[in-house]
Amino acid sequence: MPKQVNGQKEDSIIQNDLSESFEEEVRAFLSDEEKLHLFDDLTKVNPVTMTTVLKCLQARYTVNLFYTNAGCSLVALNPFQPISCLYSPELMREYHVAVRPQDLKPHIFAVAEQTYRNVQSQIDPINQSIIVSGESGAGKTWTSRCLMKFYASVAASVTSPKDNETVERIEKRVLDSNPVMEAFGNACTLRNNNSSRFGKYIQLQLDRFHHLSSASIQTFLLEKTRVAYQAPNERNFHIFYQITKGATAEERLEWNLPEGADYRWLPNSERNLDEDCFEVTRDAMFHLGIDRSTQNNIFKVLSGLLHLGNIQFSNPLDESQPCELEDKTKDFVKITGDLLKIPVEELLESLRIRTITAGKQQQVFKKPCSRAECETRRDCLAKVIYAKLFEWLVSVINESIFADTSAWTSFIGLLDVYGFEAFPENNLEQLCINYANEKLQQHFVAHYLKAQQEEYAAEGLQWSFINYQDNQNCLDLIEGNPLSIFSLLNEECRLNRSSNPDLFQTRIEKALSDNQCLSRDKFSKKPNFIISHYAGKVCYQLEAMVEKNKDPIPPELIHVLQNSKDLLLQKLFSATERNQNNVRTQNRAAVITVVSKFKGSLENLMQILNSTKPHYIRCIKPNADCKALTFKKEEVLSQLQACGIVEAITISAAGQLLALDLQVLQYLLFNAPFAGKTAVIDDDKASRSVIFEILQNVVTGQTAAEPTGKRSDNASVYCGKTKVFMANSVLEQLEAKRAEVLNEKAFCIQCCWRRFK
Ligand code: AD9
Ligand code: MG
Repeated sequence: MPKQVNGQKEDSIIQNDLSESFEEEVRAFLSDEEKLHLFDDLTKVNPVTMTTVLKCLQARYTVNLFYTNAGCSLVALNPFQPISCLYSPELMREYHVAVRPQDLKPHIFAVAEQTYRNVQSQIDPINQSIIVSGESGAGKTWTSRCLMKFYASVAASVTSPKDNETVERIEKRVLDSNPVMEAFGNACTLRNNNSSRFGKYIQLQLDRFHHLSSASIQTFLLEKTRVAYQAPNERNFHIFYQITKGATAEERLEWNLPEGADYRWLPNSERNLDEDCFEVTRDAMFHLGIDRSTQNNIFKVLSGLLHLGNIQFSNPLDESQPCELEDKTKDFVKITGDLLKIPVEELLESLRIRTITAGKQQQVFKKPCSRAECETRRDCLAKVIYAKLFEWLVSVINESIFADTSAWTSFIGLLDVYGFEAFPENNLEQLCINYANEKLQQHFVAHYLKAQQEEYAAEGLQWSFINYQDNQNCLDLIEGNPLSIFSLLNEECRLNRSSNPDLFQTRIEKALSDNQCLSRDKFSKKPNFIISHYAGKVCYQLEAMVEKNKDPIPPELIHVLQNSKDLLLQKLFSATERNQNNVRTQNRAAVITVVSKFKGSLENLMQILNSTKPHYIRCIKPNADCKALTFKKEEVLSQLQACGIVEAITISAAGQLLALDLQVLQYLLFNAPFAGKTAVIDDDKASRSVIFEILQNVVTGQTAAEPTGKRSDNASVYCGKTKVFMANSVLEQLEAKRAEVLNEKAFCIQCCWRRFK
């Protein structure tokens, strides 16, 4: 019988992962409770099931062990409280100088150091990437920040900036990018007080001496709607609170921000979260080359947006007239106009009047907007300014940290993207986020599960295949060609159909009904579709989805922004930007929609990731309330299921294997006699056994499997039909032996080795 915990059946939360024959083994494993926390590598857990994995993680969490290896991934449990010494410079050093960092306790620094050594490998130098994943609040950004600090410390540049003493060192500037990007791109949400509202990929670029010499940042899909709309109990981007709380008396006057004033777009400002960070943000901006006067300009524009949000419209008595403004609102229009340096009349006209060009003579008509349209325009103005400002900030940061490509030879990339999202109501934003997660999951599956199993099978290695979840079907449904949700969404935008969610639902169902990942919530009155993602089902509402995909910007708004006298706005909306993003004026065949832009940038990212060796850090949020040191089994379980952790552990259980071509190995061994033996090239069988013997001799203390390809549990070397597979540890010893044997001979074998991908 399963044990009872607090009167609840312990296995009741565990899905059917226990076959009858396993139950006994599982119980036996779990009975030794004292030992569970000692499993610092989940591949050593036997048997590997959701129950055993979960129990080990829980036991470790209870004794403050937050990191656990899981084959090719590292599982990171969020303690939700600072743990002293866990990220100290001394600890960084300990991992950095260790002979084998992987023999120390599992830690993000072990992953960081391993990637750092991999880029330096003489045998197999390859760019690295660390993919940090997990749901909102799981600790992705925290982890990425710690990794950046690690590299800034161990790979610190050796030279100081030459001609300009005020320029900070590159590692300082790279670290300074964090407070700036978080101030402008993070916000307090229901799930996380410091939630990143954009995805980020940062490349830390190293010179040939492996020092940090440059870096570049790519961002994805900033949630710009937040500027003008915050869900109940959520907040706007941090920077708005920082300026309203942190401005000096003089600045308050200049930015028109009297203390205690109310702004509709600044909800929950009584929560004291990070307002005192304003100085940190400003200093970091300064180090990144944004001088005080440009900063002043930025904050002035942001203050303008807060006032813009207070402008309210009411219906006119006469419908042929523009919407009315309340008396108080008139002040806000004036202040907004002053701060954005746009004449009040022009600002009002752009918000309330639509210009229509029609007829053969291209006659221009002016039509007053409805109240709802005026509000949409007001929000759109704020969104477009904020999104451009964010984009510009990223480009300024990149200018400050990026050196030309001749200055670096390799890189380590860190990816921190929003995790899988499933809210009661989901729309285009969640579709894009979940699509990104599907892509990353496919990358994981392709790298570690699918390709590995297929190659083992082709090479004749005996291997008990496990079922992995291939999500190609789901990706086909979202992004496939010629028909998919994305293609249908784009088609609606291209044809500029008047949005009718019901009709669109019918179109989707007609075109994609064959795909088993698609269904619908039949009980909902609102038009919707459900996608069965690898991490669970999500229901998406179709209301406004097409409009969101078009993301139209009324040309009148761009026009006033281009005519603003404000220097920053002039920079952000230069004449070349004219009409960009405007669906109405775009060539019909080439509408740039939100999903097409997002798909493009994601494909670009996937290409980069595919050219690197990936490492995965799976952040887990142990409880939804963000309570310190509290482990909720149900919540952890669903996250483990969502990232396919059991499959990953099972397949990695025998160690991550590297594959070398038999022929290459023959050549290497023949040309560089190891342990007094050389391989015989002509006779395939003979050479295979000789290779094997040599490897056995070279790798002291490691057992090797028969060259028949049969895997034995303890072996670290396997001989397939055309390749030899070996554990990382064997390769490391081979590297050491090689250096010893060749004794610095000019014998370049690096290019002959190929890391198994
Ligand atoms: V989101 O998708 O951006 O909403 P993240 O990035 O996954 O999310 P974040 O890194 O912001 O989560 O972590 C959430 C909070 O958990 C942090 O603000 C910290 O208060 C806390 N945290 C995360 N990791 C650690 C840790 N290793 N030690 C202590 C931590 N606290
Ligand atoms: Mg984050």
